Amino acid sequence: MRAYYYDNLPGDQRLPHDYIPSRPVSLDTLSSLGVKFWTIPVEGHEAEIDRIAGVEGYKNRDTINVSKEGLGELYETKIKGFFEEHMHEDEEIRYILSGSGFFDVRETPTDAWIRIGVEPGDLLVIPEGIYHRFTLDEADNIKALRLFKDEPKWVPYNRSEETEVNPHRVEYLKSIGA
Ligand code: KMT
Ligand code: NI
Repeated sequence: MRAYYYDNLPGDQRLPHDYIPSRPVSLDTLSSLGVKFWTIPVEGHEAEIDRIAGVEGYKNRDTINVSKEGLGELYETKIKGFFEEHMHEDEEIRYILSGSGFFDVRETPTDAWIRIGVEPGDLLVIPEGIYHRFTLDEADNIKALRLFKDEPKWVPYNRSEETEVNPHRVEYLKSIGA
């Protein structure tokens, strides 16, 4: 995992968009935004994922393959949708099995994008109510385990006046002391 401020320059979303020089973001900063992170070697990950799922109460899971092969006809639509700035009413929990990609999360109160480059073995928890988006990188494929607390609730709510008053958003802002 590598986290840094997104440069906001126009151009392909799959490019790193790293400032020159890079402006790294620490795990502490991510943690203060409610973003949690673990590394678990892919080889033999099952037992450790089961353990964390038990502790955190992640009861359900499935696998998602984001690639042209994995998504077929849905590829373009999905890729566009993932990159719209949105929030969910539940955590977005992803364990990367193979490939790579970028999760961007909004920092509060700066509203700056923080780009989180993930790779196999990374377990990322994006809290409910935070604005975020996802893109593949130039390698164009990622396979991830998606974990859920209960029933999958990943309706994306694109950022709007309505999401600003969504109770999960309000609760999130409170939780980070904003
Ligand atoms: C999401 O909800 O944004 C995703 O599942 C993105 C792909 S997970 C690697
Ligand atoms: Ni999402």
